[in-house]
Amino acid sequence: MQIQGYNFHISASRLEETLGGYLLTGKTVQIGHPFGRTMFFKQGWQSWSEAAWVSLKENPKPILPPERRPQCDDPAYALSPVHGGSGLGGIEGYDGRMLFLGALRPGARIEADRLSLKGLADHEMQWFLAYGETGEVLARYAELLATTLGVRAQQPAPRVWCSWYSYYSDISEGQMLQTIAGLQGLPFEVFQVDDGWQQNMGDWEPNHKFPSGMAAIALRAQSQGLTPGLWLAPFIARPSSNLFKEHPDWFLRDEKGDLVPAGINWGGFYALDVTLPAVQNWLRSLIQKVRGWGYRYLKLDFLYAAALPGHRHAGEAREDAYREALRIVREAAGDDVYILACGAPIIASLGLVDGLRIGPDVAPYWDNEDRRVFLHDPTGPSAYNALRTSLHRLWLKPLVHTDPDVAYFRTRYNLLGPAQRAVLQDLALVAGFKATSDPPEWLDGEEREQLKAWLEATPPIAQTGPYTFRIGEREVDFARWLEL
Ligand code: 9PG
Repeated sequence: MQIQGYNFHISASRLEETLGGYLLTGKTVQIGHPFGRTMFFKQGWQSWSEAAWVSLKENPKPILPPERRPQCDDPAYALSPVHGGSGLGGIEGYDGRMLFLGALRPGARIEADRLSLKGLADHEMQWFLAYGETGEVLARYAELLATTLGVRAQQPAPRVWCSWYSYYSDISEGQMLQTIAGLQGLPFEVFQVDDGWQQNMGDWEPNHKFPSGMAAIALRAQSQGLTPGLWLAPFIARPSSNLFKEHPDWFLRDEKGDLVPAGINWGGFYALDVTLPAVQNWLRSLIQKVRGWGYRYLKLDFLYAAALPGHRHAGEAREDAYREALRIVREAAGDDVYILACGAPIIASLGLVDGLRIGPDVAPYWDNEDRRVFLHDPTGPSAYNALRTSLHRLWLKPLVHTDPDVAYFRTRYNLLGPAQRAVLQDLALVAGFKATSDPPEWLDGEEREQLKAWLEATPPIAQTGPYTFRIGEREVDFARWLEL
């Protein structure tokens, strides 16, 4: 079949024309192409997974060590010899435009090689096929996804202070109250407590460092006009948690009955089988509990765990099981609670969450070459990894608030230079999500003024090329930062 002057060989059970391309139907579809070993537009599975243009000339290299794979990308394909991505993907044609294939529902894998672009789904699927300018085909795909998965009402994203990228898990009640007080005069809208408040992963009660309980923090934030925010990882637990000890049967296992590892930090952790009615009830009461404490912004993390391969009570397709669990969480939280999904399968989260982390963690350093190059892992914390993946996920902007992670204004405990700090600040502006973890007392007068001006600024943003933007009067080119 001829599309835009090129000959493609299309296998699908149905094909019809739509605005800007074609709708294909079939559990698997395949498009034979003439472009050879060109560039592949890869979209990794969840927030932290790689999104970038990668070359089909080199074989994919499995991430090391193997135990880290479940938390980096879809582990079902960790050893795949073929380049692939989740939900959507494309390859570059001879004229620089893109042959694009995207699934209209969760549960799809895309694979690309020198001869074909393939869509593989875990059930009957509808696909959007197009050949055109990258920006245009992605915009049309986003429009179609909006009709199948929905879009939550979009006001601008809130401006967030988050405790992670300064104190990490070393937080306490006194310190959080001090930070809230220090934020006076800075136009933040959310004060978000990150990892470190809970007794254990799975035991979502305050630990000894929060003796007055979590409601006390929420109340103080609220009295200062800030929406209280809290970090939770509701779909995972450590084996040392009471949750795990009391309900080992609630956790995801493989066909043999062995627990499915969900990741390696904190000495390893496991995923809940979110299709179990008892687990769903537990989830409802957890979310209602933190809502009862006063929290109206929830950063829900490590969400991919609920969609890992495994044997589930309800036997549903894993991304459908995930989406159903997220729907339960949304219902329990209420419509007025802002949900930021993190470590979250991208496509399967759309329409249910307000914000979505679109890249790996930033860090107060540019690159971690050991992990990125020698362990083939582009998902580790670094400014470079966060920038690169986030830039390739901005097509999601019409569908959800896209969170590229925090920007830095501090020089204290920071190896990023002024231009590197500026590029993360600009990334936040083009993504439309402003957050920082800089404690006000770590900032000197000038840094505080810069932070304030950035929070207040609402410059017009226009994309002028794949990596170029006009921010107010400035031309910003991110491309040079992607070359290392
Ligand atoms: C809290 C953090 C922050 C952060 C999240 C998430 O692969 N890992 O070991 C890994 C650890 C932490 C992590 C991501 C990956 O960060 O993105 O913003 O909330 O959890 O623990």
